[in-house]
Amino acid sequence: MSFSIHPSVKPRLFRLGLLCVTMAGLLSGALLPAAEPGAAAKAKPAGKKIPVILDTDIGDDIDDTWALGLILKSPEIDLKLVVGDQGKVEYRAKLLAKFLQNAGRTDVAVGKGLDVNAKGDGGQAAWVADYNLKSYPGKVHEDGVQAMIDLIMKSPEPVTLLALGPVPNLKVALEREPKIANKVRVVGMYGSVRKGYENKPQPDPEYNVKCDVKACQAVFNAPWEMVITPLDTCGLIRLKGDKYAKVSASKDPIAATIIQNYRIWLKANNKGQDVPPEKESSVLFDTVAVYLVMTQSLCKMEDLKIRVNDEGFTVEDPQGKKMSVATEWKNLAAYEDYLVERLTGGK
Ligand SMILES: [Ca+2]
Repeated sequence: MSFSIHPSVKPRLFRLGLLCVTMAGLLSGALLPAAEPGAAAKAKPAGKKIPVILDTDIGDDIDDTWALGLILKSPEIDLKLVVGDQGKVEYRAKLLAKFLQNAGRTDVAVGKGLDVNAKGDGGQAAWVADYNLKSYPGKVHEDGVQAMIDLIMKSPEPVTLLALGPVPNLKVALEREPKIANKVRVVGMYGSVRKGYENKPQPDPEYNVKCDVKACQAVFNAPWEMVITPLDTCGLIRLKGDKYAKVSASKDPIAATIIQNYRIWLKANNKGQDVPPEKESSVLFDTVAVYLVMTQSLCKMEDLKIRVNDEGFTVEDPQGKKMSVATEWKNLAAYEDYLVERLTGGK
């Protein structure tokens, strides 16, 4: 890929080529047990839905858009509120609102994040160019951070905070109301523990961490329960071949919205020029965090003590915060099947 891309997605995109090769090797099956199509998608936890607040940098890399689609296609999740994080306030709020409206889910409130760090818009701007946030039939909170705090504090049960980007919102939420940490489980896409981008054996300072290291340190130091997918697992997810084709051909409105956005994003990253028909997804990091909200059966989970150092690495350290970390896949192919079935199937 030689096209010009937004700085915020460079760390991921620059590694796409090598990751393709890596994935081809993994998917050849030598390292993995056979896929069990359908088994994971049918394994739904019994009982009540899981109340979830989504905090996302949707609109930079495209994987947040895929993740939002997976959330909306997952009946286990009771999505209460979505909030844009890492600046670009109006742009992210419009993307969230229009996606929810297209999906018929205007029962979900949209919150504007803090106007910090990033400004302007990004690769999906064309999709919301004519969208008026005031036309959203649901609730739009001008102060999304406060809406998050209020929802958590008023909730009769613990809330899952699904975090898919840099976390300046969450740092400020903790400062305003530290008691939220007692009522929240954080599930997020963070870090790089034993593997880096491209599945390479050296960890990297992962994008969500290094964009705002101080905010990430605040979140990792708070006394809430945490579950994370680092690059070790989420960095391996790319739909190719028949799996990608099934999503791209799907008539499901949520799958179609994802693919429409993916094509707009690819074109924007190619300086507005049309690109050849895409044959595969980009790396779908954030979808794995959505999966971990519901079940963790396809991943090897380890309780590790993790510290965010000042360079943005997530290092194992006896003084670090104990959290549950998805360090390896038990069955990567089965997860890809799960993702495809969820995005293209009925609820
Ligand atoms: Ca993200």
